[in-house]
Amino acid sequence: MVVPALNEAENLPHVFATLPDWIHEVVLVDGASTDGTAEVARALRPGVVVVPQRGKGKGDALISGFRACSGDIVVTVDADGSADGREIGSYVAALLGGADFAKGSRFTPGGATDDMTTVRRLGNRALCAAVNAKFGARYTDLCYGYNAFWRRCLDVIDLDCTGFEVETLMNIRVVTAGLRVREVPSHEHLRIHGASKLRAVRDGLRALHVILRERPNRRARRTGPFAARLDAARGRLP
Ligand SMILES: Nc1nc2c(ncn2[C@@H]2O[C@H](COP(=O)(O)OP(=O)(O)OP(=O)(O)O)[C@@H](O)[C@H]2O)c(=O)[nH]1
Ligand SMILES: [Mg+2]
Repeated sequence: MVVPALNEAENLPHVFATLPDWIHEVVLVDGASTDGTAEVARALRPGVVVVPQRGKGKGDALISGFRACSGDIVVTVDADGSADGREIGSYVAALLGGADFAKGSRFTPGGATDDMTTVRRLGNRALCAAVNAKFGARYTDLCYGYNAFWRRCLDVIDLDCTGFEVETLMNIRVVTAGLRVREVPSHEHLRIHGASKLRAVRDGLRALHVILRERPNRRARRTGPFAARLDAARGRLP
């Protein structure tokens, strides 16, 4: 699993405490934290792989983390204590049941959030509706950091972004690539300690920019070289 973390030392004990025993690798991408995040991570979990982040932003952190992962399944988990690691089982079950991408949703039956202002909720809903309309998706949530996928998906997602728009971009690319996406109900808890790094308007506009820029292009991707890459990637499935 990949954990992007910027000054989350106080939250890491809570995050790591909920992780199932069978997780084989935790990659923590440290965004030049000044609160001892990396040291706390190593003390809590001696086997943790700490990747120092060179660039800036959550998207940049995830890209570095994905490169460092060695497992077939990758799960992204925020380090603010909002994600319950026990849910990883249902994400993995969705992947083993045939999904390429298990997408967390707070707004599908069984999901919930304790950590969303009205502005963010409305913004997320509007952006989600825009993605559904433009790309033919049927998502109930968009800007949520708890997701899981087979690593081979990275070949077709081909991430190129730096900030909080990263989940929007992933969710668009998986649907335009024709991957099998399944939503998994998830409960987002309150951030336990520290301040949010997200700024609703700035980051909402960045997500909107991605939605406007990306092309639906479904047929071309399904029949062109993109589809060939997808088939090749699927062929590498265990
Ligand atoms: N490595 C790294 N991690 C980051 C960066 N920006 C945010 N993160 C992490 O990404 C995760 C999500 O960030 P949050 O600030 O919790 O964003 P959010 O969940 O939308 O907002 P709140 O939960 O309300 O704080 C957290 O684990 C952050 O520490 C960054 O630039 N580098
Ligand atoms: Mg959070």
